[in-house]
Amino acid sequence: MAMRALILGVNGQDGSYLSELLLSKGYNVYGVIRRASNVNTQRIDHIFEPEYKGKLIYGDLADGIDNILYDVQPDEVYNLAAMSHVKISFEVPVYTGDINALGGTRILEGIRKLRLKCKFYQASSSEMFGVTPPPQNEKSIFAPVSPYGCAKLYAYHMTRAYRSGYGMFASNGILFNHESPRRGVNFVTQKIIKGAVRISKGLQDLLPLGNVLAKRDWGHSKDYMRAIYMIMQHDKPDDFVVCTGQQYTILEFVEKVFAKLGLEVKNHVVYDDSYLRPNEVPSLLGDNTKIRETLGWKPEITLDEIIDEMLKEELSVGN
Ligand code: NAP
Ligand code: F7E
Repeated sequence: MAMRALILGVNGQDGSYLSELLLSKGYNVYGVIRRASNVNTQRIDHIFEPEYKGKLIYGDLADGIDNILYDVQPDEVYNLAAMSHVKISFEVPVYTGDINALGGTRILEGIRKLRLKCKFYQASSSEMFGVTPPPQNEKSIFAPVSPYGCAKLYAYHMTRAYRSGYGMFASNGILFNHESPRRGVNFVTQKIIKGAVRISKGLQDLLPLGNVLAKRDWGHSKDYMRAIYMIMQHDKPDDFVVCTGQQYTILEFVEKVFAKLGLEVKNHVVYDDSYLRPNEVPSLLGDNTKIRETLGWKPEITLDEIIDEMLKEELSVGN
């Protein structure tokens, strides 16, 4: 019988790529979406066509999803749902805690109470390392400095607590920044891509940015969804850092994008302190030794290839 996967956050960047991956492997994929006042399923409309074997169900992590767990009886549950923007988490810290920290606990507790035999994946984040200097790996100290990072750390520890306390197959992927043409518009890579394309078309002159000296380890969402699938197929539950081991500043990312479009950075990029955060995570650079050696995973898509793919998409649809 086909495996049944339940994805929370199915219509986010990662949920869309994970759906495609699992469907290609013959899974029945069920996804939880929130009611919105307008249609916001553009990332998955091509995947979940009416006649397809996938299925979308309304739900919200604020509410708990016991009824959905009971109805779907999944083999694997992927919790990708979150208020995922770090700067916005400073503006809605309590809500961020409710969804990103307690949301995961609601799922774990639902699985336990219903005595489901399913596996559970928690989307943990490199933001949990906060101000710990690089390189960061599974043994590094967690020192989060944002409501987002603190809430994710709670969910990370609860995943481990349910694993040790109840013998559940519950694993964490500690994913570093990952991007794609489906990245949300207010994350820095997509903002730079869209801004640069608009500048190249004469639709905009300036690109305002905050701290361009922050350093990030950027990979492709598709590569990282392959990693989390491998984490779930491992013979035991465990926690893995997923990263490329390559680091660039935001400014270096801007320079790469502008060079590809023949634009001069100094003519267009301006500093705007409204994009600063109360606390910054200055330097993320992961060490992926454990997942490479244990599961044989490695990233396949380079940062230049990510930029090329994002630019190609934006140039074809952007305005
Ligand atoms: P994303 O594009 O922002 O997607 C997040 C998804 O969560 C969206 O589908 C969103 O629904 C859903 N969601 C938000 N609040 C919810 C709630 N209360 N109940 C149910 N669903 C809710 O994020 P992403 O980039 O795909 O990331 C996926 C996960 O990995 C997130 O948990 C994120 O925190 C984590 N993560 C991401 C990165 C990264 O670099 N991308 C790195 C490490 C960890 P709507 O579409 O309705 O808003
Ligand atoms: O910022 C700096 C900003 O918002 C990256 C999420 O997926 O990855 C992501 O969180 C850096 C920061 O991602 C602007 O200060 C400068 O240093 O793209 P971002 P993030 O905060 O690293 C982690 C791993 C997650 O888990 C999160 O879910 O860029 N920056 N100027 C800017 N950032 C934004 N957004 N906008 C600017 O104008």
